[in-house]
Order: sequence, then C-alpha cells, then structure tokens
Amino acid sequence: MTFSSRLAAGETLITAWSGIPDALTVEIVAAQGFDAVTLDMQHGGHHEDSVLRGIVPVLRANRHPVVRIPVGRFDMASRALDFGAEAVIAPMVNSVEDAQHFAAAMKYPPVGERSWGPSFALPRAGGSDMKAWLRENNAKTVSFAMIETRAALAALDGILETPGIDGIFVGPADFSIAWTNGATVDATLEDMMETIENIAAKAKAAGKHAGIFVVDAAMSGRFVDMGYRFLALGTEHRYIAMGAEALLKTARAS
Ligand code: 3PY
Ligand code: MG
Repeated sequence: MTFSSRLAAGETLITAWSGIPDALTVEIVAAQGFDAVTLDMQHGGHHEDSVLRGIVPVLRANRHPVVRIPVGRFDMASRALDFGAEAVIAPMVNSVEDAQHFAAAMKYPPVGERSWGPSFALPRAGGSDMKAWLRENNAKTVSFAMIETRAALAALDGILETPGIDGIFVGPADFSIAWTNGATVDATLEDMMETIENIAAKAKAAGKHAGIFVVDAAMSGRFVDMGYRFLALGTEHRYIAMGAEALLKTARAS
C-alpha cells in the first residue's frame, strides 16, 4: 500500500526523521520499525544528492520515503517526488500564496504545474507505464504544508482549501516560539495544546491529513486522540544518544 492510501484508510503512520546525509545511516534508520523515513533538507544535512541516494534504502526496507524541503524551495518538492518521495513536507507555509506555490510544484496539471520527469521515481515505484503514472500520481503523492507560525494559523482555512494541499504538519518548536513571541522554545508547551488540537479538527473537517513533529514520544497517543495520524519522531542524533546512554547504563549497572 502507498503512504497516501494508508493515511486515507485512517492508519497512524510514524516516521523516523533523518538529518545525517548519508544513505548508510538512512539504511540503519529504515531497518527499525518505522512506517516511513523523512529526509530533512531544512534543518537536517540532507541535500539533493543524499535525497536521491537515501530514498533507495528506504524503499528497499519497504518504508515510505518522505522529504522535508528547505523554506520556500518548492522546486525541491518536484525533485523529491522525481527521486521517489511519496510525501513532501514544506516548512513555514505562512499564506495561501505559499500553499499555492507548494501545490503547483507537487501536482501535475490540471491541479498544479509539476513538470514531467519521473525517471528515478517510476522504476523505483516498480512501474514503467508513464500514462498510468500521470493519471495516478497526483493522488499518490502527499503534500504537507507546515503550520508553525501565527501567520500560518491565521491563513489555515485558506491553506486547507488550497487544491493540491493534502494535509498540514505542525512544527511545535517553531510554533512555541511564535506563541510566546520568542520568549521560549518548548514543543510540549501546554498552553498551545488546545490550538494544536483545533488545527487537527480543522484539517479533519476539510478532509485533509494532519501530521505533527513529536518531541516527547510519550505524547504520541495524545496527538492521535486529537486527530493527528502522521507522527514524526526524531532525530538520529537522539536515536544514537539514547541508544548509547541505555547501553552504558546497562553496562555500568551489571
Ligand atoms: C518544528 O517543531 O518547528 C519543526 O519544524 C519540527 O521539525
Ligand atoms: Mg519548524
């Protein structure tokens, strides 16, 4: 099943979050039990070449490849799809105009303006029928507009109504900075949770998917209860640090 069809079926999908731009690291992350692996080009070190190569171990492990592009680099959304990404997350989508630019890069006409060229994506998806690809790909690719500022919150209804936007993805760290006018960064800030719940409710009412970055893994169930069905847990820095800490603790206690 595709990422898109699993979300449409109401499944909750958990993605790993990769910032180390190396296919060998991605291979290790993809071998864990995640449903998807997100390669992060915004704050992570991923770049075009590491995305092009990093999608291979994700597919080989039967995980869904997802890419977060840098701010405003909607051209990279088309490239990520051409490399085989099933979903793209665009950070800092702060207006309907941003959403329209993102959707244009994500979807072939008549919905958008995506240019033809899936020379990596088509064989990587196991296909060769170009006409079927054109017919089906808009529905198979998922565009997540990040909601992480006050401007995005104000424009939420319009962003959700934008054709070609399939869902929203909350960035709670940036959102907490906006929420507190720069006083703190705290992705678990209780004070903003009601608003985060309302964002998921609005997405659901608009028939769109809701995703969120989860800093405290123990809060995952709460976000699912709010209606979020795409949860991101990151990053390899933490996976490595937590694994090392646990091993050392066990060794020292033995
Ligand atoms: C945020 O929390 O601001 C994010 O962008 C998550 O990566
Ligand atoms: Mg952010």
